[in-house]
Amino acid sequence: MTMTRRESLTLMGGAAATLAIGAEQVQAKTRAPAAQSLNALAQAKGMRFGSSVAGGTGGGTWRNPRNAALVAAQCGVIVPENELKWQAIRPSATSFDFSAFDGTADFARRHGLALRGHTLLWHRPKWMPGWMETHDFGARPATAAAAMMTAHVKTVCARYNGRMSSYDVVNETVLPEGGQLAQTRLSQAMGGTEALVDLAFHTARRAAPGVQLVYNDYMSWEPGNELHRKGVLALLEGFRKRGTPVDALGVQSHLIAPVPGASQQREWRQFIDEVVAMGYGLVITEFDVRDRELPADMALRDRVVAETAKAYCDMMFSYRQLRDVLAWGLVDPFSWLQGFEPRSDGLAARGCPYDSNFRAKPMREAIAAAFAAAPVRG
Ligand code: 9MR
Repeated sequence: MTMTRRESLTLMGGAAATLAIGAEQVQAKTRAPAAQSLNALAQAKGMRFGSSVAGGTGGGTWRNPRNAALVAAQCGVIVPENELKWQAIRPSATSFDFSAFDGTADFARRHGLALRGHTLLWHRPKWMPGWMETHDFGARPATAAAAMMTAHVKTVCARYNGRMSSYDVVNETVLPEGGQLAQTRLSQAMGGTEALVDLAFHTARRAAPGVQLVYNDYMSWEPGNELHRKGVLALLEGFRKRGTPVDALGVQSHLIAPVPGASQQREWRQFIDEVVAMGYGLVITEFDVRDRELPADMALRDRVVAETAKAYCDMMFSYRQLRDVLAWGLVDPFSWLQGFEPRSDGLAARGCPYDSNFRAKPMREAIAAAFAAAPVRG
C-alpha cells in the first residue's frame, strides 16, 4: 500500500501528540549511555559504529578539526564518501590516482579506526568515469573488459592490503524500477552483468583474503521498493547458485521518515529473513533519515526522525548477522541530503545524528538506545 503525502501528513498530525511521550521515553532510557560513544555502546554488543568521511576541503572532511574530533570520538570504522570511486581514482583507463583517498586512509590509521572500501564497482553508467563512454575495448572486448575489472580490483586491494576490513565490492547494480540488472559499457563489453560482478567478487576474494565482501544497495522498507528488493534477492540467490564469494548484503538505509506501517515493516522483516536464510551477513552501510515529508517544526522533525531511526535500528539490530552500522555522515550541514531533493520549504535537512553545532540530536540518542537494547553478538 502506498500512502499519499496527504495521508502521511494526517498520520503525522495524529501521531504528534504521542511523539512527545515517545521522545521523553527515548531520552529517559538513554540518559546513562549518552556519555559513552556510539562505538563504545556498539562494542559492548560485539558491534561497531562508524560513519562516512569526506575527502577534499569541505566541513564533512577529516580536515575539519571539529568533524575529525567527532568522528574519532564516536566511531570505530570509517568509509570514504567519494574518494575510492572510479570517478575519483581512475583518471584514465590505464592510470590510478589515490591522492584524494590516501588522506582519509591516513586519518583512519592515526586514530586507530577500521576502514571500509566503497566501492570497487558502482555499476551504473552515470557513476562510471567519463572516459568509459568512449573507451575502445578492441577486437576482443570480453577479454579487455575482464582485464580492466581485474586490474582495478587487484590494484586497490594490493595498495590497502591489511588496512580494509570490508569492501562494497559491487554497488547498486539492481535497477529499482523493475529489479533487473543494470548494464554499463563495461558489462556490455564483458558480455553480461552477472559475469562482470562475479569476476569482481572472485578477484576481490583472491586479492583481499579474509576481508568481508559486500553487495551494497538502497532497497529500503518504504512502499515502492518491492521490485528493488525482489531483484536484490534474485541477485543474491544467483551468487549462491554460482558460488560467487559474497559475504554480506550492505543495506544502505537512507530512510524516509516517518516510520512505515506495520505491513511494510513485516515485508521488510521477510526480506531480511530471506537474506540471512541464504547465509549472508548484514551491514548498515549508509544510514541517515530523509525528513522532506515532515512539517517544518524543528523539534517535531527531530522527534519523528529519531522515532524512525529507533524503530529501524531496533528491528535491524535484532539480527545477530549485523555487526557494523555506519552513518552516511554524522553532522547535518555536511550531509548529501542538503543537495539531493531539498525540502520544498528551503529548510535544511536534519537527517544526521548531530546538528550544525555538533550537538547530539534525538536521532543520536535513538541510535544509542538501540545499541543498548541490542542482543550481544557472540
Ligand atoms: O554522498 C555521496 C555524494 O557526495 C556524491 O556526490 C554521490 C555521487 O558520487 O554519492 C553519494 O554517496 C552515495 C553512495 O556512494 C552510494 N549510495 C548512495 C549515496 C548517496 O547518494
